[in-house]
Amino acid sequence: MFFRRKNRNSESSTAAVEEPLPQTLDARSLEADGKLFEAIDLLTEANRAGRNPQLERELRRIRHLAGIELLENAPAEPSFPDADVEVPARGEQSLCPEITPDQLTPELVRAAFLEAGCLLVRDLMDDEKALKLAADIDRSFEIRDALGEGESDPDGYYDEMEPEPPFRIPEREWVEEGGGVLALDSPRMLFDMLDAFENANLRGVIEGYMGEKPAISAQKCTLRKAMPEVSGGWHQDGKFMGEVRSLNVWLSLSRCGDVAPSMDIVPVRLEDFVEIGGEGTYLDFQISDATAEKAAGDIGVVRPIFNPGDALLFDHLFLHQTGSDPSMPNPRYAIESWFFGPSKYPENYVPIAF
Ligand SMILES: O=C(O)CCC(=O)C(=O)O
Repeated sequence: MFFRRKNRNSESSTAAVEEPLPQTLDARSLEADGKLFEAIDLLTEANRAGRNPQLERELRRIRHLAGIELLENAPAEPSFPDADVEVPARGEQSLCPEITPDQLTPELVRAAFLEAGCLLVRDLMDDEKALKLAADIDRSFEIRDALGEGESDPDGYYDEMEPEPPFRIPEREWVEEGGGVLALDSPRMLFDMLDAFENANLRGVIEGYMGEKPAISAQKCTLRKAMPEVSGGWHQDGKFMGEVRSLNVWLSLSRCGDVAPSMDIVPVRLEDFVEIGGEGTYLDFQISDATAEKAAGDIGVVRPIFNPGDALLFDHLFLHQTGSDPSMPNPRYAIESWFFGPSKYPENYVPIAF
């Protein structure tokens, strides 16, 4: 069942056809007083107590307003924490420093990035939640395909975000072609994702790492299904995002690396961008296999095996590609969620507070 709105995907038109819940009204009072983060906390608690798509859409709207506020009030010179801690041992297969969520600290993230370019957190999300989110990705694809002009999904599996002017999201078609859905276009999955991150203490850890309250973006927060027959392309995300302070939480929602596409990675710290172009490249930011292998040095290129709920943290200098092979029997589901320091936020991206 879908319901009709006056204007497609307009947040205000949703309110026009729905009676606001008491918690929505309370959150709007906080919003009117400029207390956006308190409104986020109130709506989050209310939705934890009893899920409601209206609360999830409202949360998305207020997170966006709070994201704009973060950009407007960004600190001048935030700094990363001292990396004066021991870097955890590299996993035998992944060759990445590996930890469990209880070990996560901003200092450890920094130390691991400086040594290996990344940090692997096993079981950041529990299996059941991860597999449910993977199934929800398929559901959001089906609903997106079924929706006609002027229709929206009342359960929030697919409900396109309309950002505040002058922000725009021109990347939707490209994301869809790549087998993805923007997390911001699914208020339901956005809630699940951020709630799981908060439960794993990522809010505090990322803020401590950045030295400023982080913001995600509509454009670089994607839920994706990777097919074995679709090959990857080596890249460093900073090459097309400009000068940023960033941390990506790449969260696997499937077993992958053996039975489904994983990521191929260069688990070493790169202090700069490597050479683009060369054999097999076709995008202007792409890097050849030979350059990736050279950058990996003695450690070598690796395709880690992830279980549902395992997360790889890295920043915009990390060299990686989708690691697929047509002989793999399964697709892989994952979330790519880039957090940015508002002091160096990528131009034209739509800010969303965490
Ligand atoms: O999910 C993938 O295979 C690619 C992800 C990626 O390139 C990224 O997170 O930056």
